[in-house]
Amino acid sequence: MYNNLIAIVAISFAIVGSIWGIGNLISQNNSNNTTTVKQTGLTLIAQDDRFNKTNPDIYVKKGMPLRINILNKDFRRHDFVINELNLNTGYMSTDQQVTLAIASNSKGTFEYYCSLHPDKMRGKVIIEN
Ligand SMILES: [Cu+2]
Repeated sequence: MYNNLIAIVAISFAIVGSIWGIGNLISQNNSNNTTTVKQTGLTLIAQDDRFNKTNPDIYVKKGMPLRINILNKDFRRHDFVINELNLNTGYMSTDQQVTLAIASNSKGTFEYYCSLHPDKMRGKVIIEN
């Protein structure tokens, strides 16, 4: 009787152990899957005829879409265009925002710009490995 109890306890430990092991495997897989979702977003504010004051270079990993939120804080219209990636927000009025994703499967350097003020509002998008 006592031996049986010990056997049952041992089996229970074995079952719990394997469930724990399987659970770890599954959660590892989950964390791997979420890495594609983890890519952080970026906000570009159009204000005083610049994007984020300095028209910063935007770095994007190849094959990993980068979500970009563009917000117009000026009292005139702006847009955000990248010809090579077929991105165009259309004209945005004051306080309007548009979310899009910069995504490419190949490396390259492209220009983003505002088609209404291309001389002032212009920067680079670098798609890298
Ligand atoms: Cu503009």
